[in-house]
Amino acid sequence: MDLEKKCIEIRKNILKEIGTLGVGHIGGSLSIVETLVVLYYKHMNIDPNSPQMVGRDRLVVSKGHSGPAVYAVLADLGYFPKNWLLTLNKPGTNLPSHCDMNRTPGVDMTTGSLGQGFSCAVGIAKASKIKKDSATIYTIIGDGETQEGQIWESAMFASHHDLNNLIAFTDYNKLQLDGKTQDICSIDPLDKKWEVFGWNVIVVENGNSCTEIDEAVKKAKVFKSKPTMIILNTVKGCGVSFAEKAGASNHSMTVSEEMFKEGIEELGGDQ
Ligand SMILES: Cc1ncc(C[n+]2csc(CCOP(=O)(O)OP(=O)(O)O)c2C)c(N)n1
Ligand SMILES: [Mg+2]
Repeated sequence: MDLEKKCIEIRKNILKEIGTLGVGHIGGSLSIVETLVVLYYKHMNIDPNSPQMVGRDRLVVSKGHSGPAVYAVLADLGYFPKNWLLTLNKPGTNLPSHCDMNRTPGVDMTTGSLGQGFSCAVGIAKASKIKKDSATIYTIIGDGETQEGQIWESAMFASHHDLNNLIAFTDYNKLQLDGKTQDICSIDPLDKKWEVFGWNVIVVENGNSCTEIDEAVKKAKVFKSKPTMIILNTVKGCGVSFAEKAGASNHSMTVSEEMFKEGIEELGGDQ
């Protein structure tokens, strides 16, 4: 499968979701598109016809405000009808703005309270070890989210318990809700922090490249003694100019009909 082409389709669907609602978390959704596509279409052992399959791989998107990106992929994989995408965050929807495992088929963990999803992923990885199944547990955290104390408690736990079935990603887009991560509370040097917490660390120069992410995941899968943190240098709003240009204002932004059309055009027009 042409993964880069798939990313374009997914970006268009994110624009449709948020454009239909008129507002949403576009920046953080667009920055993890390649990660989701590489995991869901290339690495994860899952079955969209059996979302609760025993022993399946899991993905906990701890930065739960990126729900629109997750939904675009899950709909494409057939977990639910694509027209659900037009109901994002509307009354009665099954697609709330933040991920909810009780409402959306395919979502492995309810997230949105930053830091908590990562802890849950660590717990799922420990449970998988106890059950002796062969699942890989994936999780994505944000760079702003990395400031949460809860991240570091579970980081210690994961390395102490040698959770080599856990592969985490930091969406290191250098921006959080209202500014630059560096200005608000620097998390650097990020690779060294994870190393001293006992993790295997892989830095991906271009975190919006499917090839580079794929290489990193392959390396993480064969590393057999520790959990792995893959640090992805990403761009918040990646692939849609108006979102990229907005900088930190793209965290949750208004998307007018005009902006929606401009974005779709930039991505090569409607399918
Ligand atoms: C515990 C908690 N505090 C604050 C928030 C509000 N909030 C939602 S997203 C966000 C910024 C997160 O930044 P980052 O992790 O860098 O993710 P990105 O915006 O880059 O996707 C904040 C502060 C929250 N959801 N949970
Ligand atoms: Mg960020």
